[in-house]
Formats: sequence, structure tokens, C-alpha cells
Amino acid sequence: MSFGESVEKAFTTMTSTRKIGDLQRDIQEPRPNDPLTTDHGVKVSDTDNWLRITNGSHNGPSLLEDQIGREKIHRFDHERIPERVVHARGAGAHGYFKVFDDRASKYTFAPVLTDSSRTTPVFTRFSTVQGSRGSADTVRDVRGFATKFYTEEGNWDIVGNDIPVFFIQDAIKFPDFVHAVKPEPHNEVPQGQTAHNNFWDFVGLQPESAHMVMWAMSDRGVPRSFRMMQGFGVNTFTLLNASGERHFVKFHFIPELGVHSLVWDEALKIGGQDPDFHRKDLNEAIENGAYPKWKFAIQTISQSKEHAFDFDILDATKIWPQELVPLEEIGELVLNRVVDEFFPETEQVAFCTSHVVPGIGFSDDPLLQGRNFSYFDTQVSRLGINWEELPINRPVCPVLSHNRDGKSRHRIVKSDVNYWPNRKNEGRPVPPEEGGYVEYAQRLDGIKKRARGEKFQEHFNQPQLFYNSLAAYEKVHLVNAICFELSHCEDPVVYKSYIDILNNIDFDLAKAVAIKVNGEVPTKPGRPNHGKKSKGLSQLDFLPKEPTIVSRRIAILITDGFNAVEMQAVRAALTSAKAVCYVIGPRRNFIRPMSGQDFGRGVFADHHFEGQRSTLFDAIYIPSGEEHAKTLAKSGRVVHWVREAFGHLKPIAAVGEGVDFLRNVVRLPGVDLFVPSHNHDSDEVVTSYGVITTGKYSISSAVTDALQIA
Ligand code: HDD
Repeated sequence: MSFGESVEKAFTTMTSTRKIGDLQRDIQEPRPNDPLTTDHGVKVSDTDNWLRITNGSHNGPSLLEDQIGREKIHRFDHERIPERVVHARGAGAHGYFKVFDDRASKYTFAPVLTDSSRTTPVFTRFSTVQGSRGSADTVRDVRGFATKFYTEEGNWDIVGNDIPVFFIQDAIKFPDFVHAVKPEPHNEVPQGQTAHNNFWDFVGLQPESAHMVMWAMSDRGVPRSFRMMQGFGVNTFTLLNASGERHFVKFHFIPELGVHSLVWDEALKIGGQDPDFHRKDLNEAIENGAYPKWKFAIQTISQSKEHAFDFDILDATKIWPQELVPLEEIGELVLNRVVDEFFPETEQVAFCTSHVVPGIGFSDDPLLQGRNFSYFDTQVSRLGINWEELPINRPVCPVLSHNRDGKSRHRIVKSDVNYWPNRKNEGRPVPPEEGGYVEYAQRLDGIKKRARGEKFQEHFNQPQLFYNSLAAYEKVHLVNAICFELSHCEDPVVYKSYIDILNNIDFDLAKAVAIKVNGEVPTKPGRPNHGKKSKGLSQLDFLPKEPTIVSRRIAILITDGFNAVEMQAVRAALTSAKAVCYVIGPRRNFIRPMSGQDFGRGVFADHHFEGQRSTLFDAIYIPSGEEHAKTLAKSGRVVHWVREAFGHLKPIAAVGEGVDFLRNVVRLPGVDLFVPSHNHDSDEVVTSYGVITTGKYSISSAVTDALQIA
């Protein structure tokens, strides 16, 4: 670790202590031999046998009087709470948020966004939307990206997604949408999938969802990692500055590692091979010190420009194209601590879009308005009315309100008044100049009716913009994804009608899908394609500045007789570049090196070939060694490993006899070393300078350095 890194690590550990310190009050760390007690604190002598009548050889009835047995069963019976009605499956971590300077003070007086001397503790929870708590991580779905900022002025929650738009414009449609996307009512099928009649039926009849459907069917729907996703607040919020001026704002998180996805075949397989892939990935990275990091950016529009665009800036099915409203990076979010216990932290954390702090406010975005009601309401049914007192949810600043009682109240307020006004001036309302929250005084003029604004009626310009902006291979993935999903819809009404929506986006797209899924192939475009593109929609626009292998998982395939000297050098180089290496061998035990190499009992393999799959790794390295290479070639499992990784365009490095093995397996003559570059534009395998470029990122420098060492 460099000096700078160790300072940063010490600093981040130190600075996230305000909330972590607060949580310590409730953390229990049992030590060996600590006694077992009942929940009322009495030491327990036997927790294995229910109190019963016995004559030594036969058991008689168990006794109801056994308080210890009863307590154990009572507690067990009530372990489950209702899972979240959406976003039930998730993983969370602690961290911190910092702004670079006070540049956002022209928009807001909120210290969390303007005071660079502050480090605000955060808790972030990532999630999938459709599946239940036990569903798989890598399903095609939108990912939730919700962050609680424990600010000095109270908790501020950004409850966002990895996609910048939403399926519907008005909150009143949310129950319809969720019913349609969730498992169908008659058979509770499918789990963790949008590939079914009801979802596509709904989105086919609700064209405002077209934009979000395009994003969800793109590679964004199958992220490689939570750490490699963007985050978006999605809704339009507002910022208020010290002069009382208001701006509309969109919030963005941009991952340091770039935006990367799995390919669909990987996602499908990992769903079975390791359903916890994303939550393990998050913990693995944090525990290895590769702290996930995002730039925090805002897009702002002054109040006077609200109507200056051909879309409504309060419509959550629209982005604000960067060419019209540039992004300003103002801070960063870092996650640096895994949870100690899943349930009290990740499961009990509860977010509310309505939780904002002074200097940040709402807009009239009709989706946001409904969300502001829904979240508090759902937390009450999930966690009870006093959910904000739970350790993970309580603010780090003082809390004093006249709200009292209710189930599971924790706080004890030592006072004889619980109302305002009171003779003691306790719990007094605070004027704005002392930090009291004040709503912006907004002039309103309109007629009360059930309707949406005029610009809310246009649904296809931005899906077109998105489609046009994708790289060629991203378009191929998108077409394949829609075809996969529609192929799972049995009702022809459903899959045929969705072609009409697609034809309003792009003629070629609609034709390609129609041919594959037996839809009606259109003969002319539903509307002309405006041909425009925008930055920041293709994932290619988010490659890290320097290609990096930090936190990438690399499988080293070895069998007896491998070149351990070379392998250790390559592994050391990869590890020092902060990749995570796993040695995979024929057994989880010591593997013998080639003759003449003195390695004691050999090198220990972390896993055996049957226990892991290539899909769980980002790259493979096959060392040299004659006997080892011959044995690898005889193993069907290993051959499949390598072919599968090659098919997924993963970087594969090989040396010496490892190259011969590789050449035979993938049948590419004349290649000495496989080193990837981050060439996303092409699905082709290109050879140059004894090197194959493919894959998503580069392990070239680390491998070449290692080979020089070897
Ligand atoms: Fe929502 C959970 C994101 C629209 C109602 N939502 C939830 C979570 C995320 C989002 C990330 C999980 C939070 C966590 O980790 O605990 N939701 C969004 C985004 C939306 C959106 C980005 C569109 C901009 N949601 C939305 C609407 C409604 C809801 C329109 C209702 C009118 N959402 C809920 C909920 C949930 C929820 C029912 C379920 C569990 C929870 O709140 O805490 O209230």
C-alpha cells in the first residue's frame, strides 16, 4: 500500500466513524466462552433438550412450562418480517461522501453538498427489483441504488436506480406496473424475470415505458458488479441557494471502475452457479481494500428555464441530455465497510424519497410526489411506526419530536411535556435562519383535475436517442435480450403488439425482433428516426481513464507439473496490481510443480475444477509446464472452462506449453500470448504483435511485467 493509500485508508476509516461509532452502541461482539442467556438475561444450562417427563428409557410429554424451550420457538416463529414489496433482494455497505469544494453553493446552501471539510457517513443498498429476497443476483432487471446520507442536518436519502429513467410517469400507475412485472397471480411464475406475458402486455399498452424498457433490455440490465454501475436519483429534485433561488436538479453517481456488464449467457449461468455473485463481489472488493468509488455529479436547470426544453423536465421517463444540461462533478461516494450483520443493517435499512435536508427540496414530478407518500407508508408495514429509531436508520444529529409511543419505541424522553406549544419551550420549532426546514414558496395556478402535462404525451424521441447512441455490439445485445424475453411470452397478442412499439423507435430494430419472435414484420417505419445521438448513454462512454484490473477475479488453472516459478511471479504481479487471483486445480490441495522446482508440498489450489466455473472470473491465466498442459488437455471440464471464457471474450493469458494447450482448445494458430485490450467496439478477435485483443479491459501490463520477472 502506498503512503497516499494508507493515509486515505486511515482517513476514511476515521471519518466514517460518526455513524459507525453510533452503531457501536448496539453492536455486541461475543468472545469465546461467553455464556448463553435467555433474552431476559438468565444463564441457560441446556438448550438442546426440551423439559419433559422421562423415566430414563422412554420420553413422556414435553412440558409447556419450559420457558427456555418456548422462548426459543417464539423467537424463531417471528424471525421473518415482510420483505420489501419491490427491491426485496439487496446488499449494502457503509461508506462516506465528500464534496470537492463549495462550487455547488451557487445552487444550494445544504452543507452536505457544499462544505468540503465535512465527511458525511453513508449507507448504500443495491438491489434487484422483481425477485424475492431469495432470488438470484444476476437476473436481467433494473438495479436499485439507494443511499442514506447521515448529515448533521438530518438524514437525506437518494433512492435511485442504475437506469436514469422510469417505466411510468405518474405514481398512481405504480401498483399496476408492479403487479404486471411481478410473478403472475395465478401461478406465481416467473421469479426474477421480466420474461413473461404480463410484463410485456403492460409495457405494450403503456408506451411511456418504452424508454425504460430499452435501458432494461440493454446491457445495463445485467451489470457485472454493483461497483460497476451508474446510479441515478431519476426524479427531478430542487436545490435552494442562500439567496433563495431555486434550481431543478438530477443526481448522478459515476463509477470509478467504469460501467461494465455481463454477457447474457454468463448472467444466466451465474444465476445457477452462484446466485449471490453480486453481494459476494461487493464484500470481496471492500474486504480486499478495493473500495467502490463513484463521482457524484449534478445536472441543474434554473427555475426560469423549466419550460425551455421539448420534453418536460419533471417527466421521469426522460433524461436531460448532457449536450443540453452538462454534468458537474461535485463530490465522491466511497464504500469502505461491509456490514457486521445482514438483518439489522441491510434488511432493516429503510429509505424515503421524502427525506431531504434544508437546501434540497422536491419538484412537482408526479412520480416523486407519489413516492414521497409511499416509502414512509411501506416502512411502517415492514418495520413498525418507530422504524426511524432502529440503529441503522437513526440520524447522527440530535432528534427531538413530540411524536410518541407506537410499537417498539426505543427512545426514552425524560420530560413532562410532549406537545407544542409548551410552558418549558422544549422541542420548539426552529426559524429558517437557525436551520429549520422551510418549503420553497411556490406560486401555483391551475385547475384541479386528473391529467398530465402536454409534453408528457411524447414517448419515442428519447428511446430513439438511446438506441442511436449505442455501439453496434450493444444494439445486438439489445435485440437479443428483447427476443429472449418475447420468446418467453406465449400469448401472440403480447409479442406481436410489442413490435409496434419498437417500430416507433427504430424500423430495423422492429424488423429484427419481429423475424425472430414470429411478430408481424413491419413494412415501413412507425415514425422517422431523428438520427440524433447523445453522450453518456452507451456504456462505452464510461470506460475508466486508465484500463484497470483492480478487483478483477483471475483464475489460474494448474495441474501437477506446472511451472510454479513463473506462476508465482505472474500471480504476484497481478496481485500487486490489485487483481484477485484464485488458483484452480484438480483438487483443493497442494499441486506439485514441474520437476526441479522446490516448492515444498507444492502450491495450494483454492478450488477444484468442478467447484467453480469460468463465468465467475474475469480472466484466465494458464502457466507453462509440459506435464501440466497435457493433463489439462485431457480434462473435459478444463477444456470447457477455457472455451467458455474464450466465447465470452474474456482475456486469457498463457505461457509456453500453456499456449499450445490454448491453441488446440480454441483452434487459433500462430498466437503466443493472449493479452486483452479494452476494445469494446469489436466482438472480433484481432491478432497483432503476438497478442489477441478482445475482452473488456486490460491485464496486459501486469502479465508482461510478470513474464519479465519470470
Ligand atoms: Fe421505489 C423501494 C427506487 C418508483 C415505491 N424503490 C425502492 C428501492 C429503490 C427504489 C432503490 C429500494 C430501497 C431499499 O434498498 O430499501 N422506486 C425507485 C426509483 C423509482 C421508484 C428509482 C422511480 C423514479 N417506488 C417508485 C414508485 C413507488 C415506489 C412510483 C410508489 C408509488 N419503492 C416503493 C416502495 C418500496 C420501494 C413500495 C419498497 C420497499 C421500500 O420502498 O422501502 O415504497
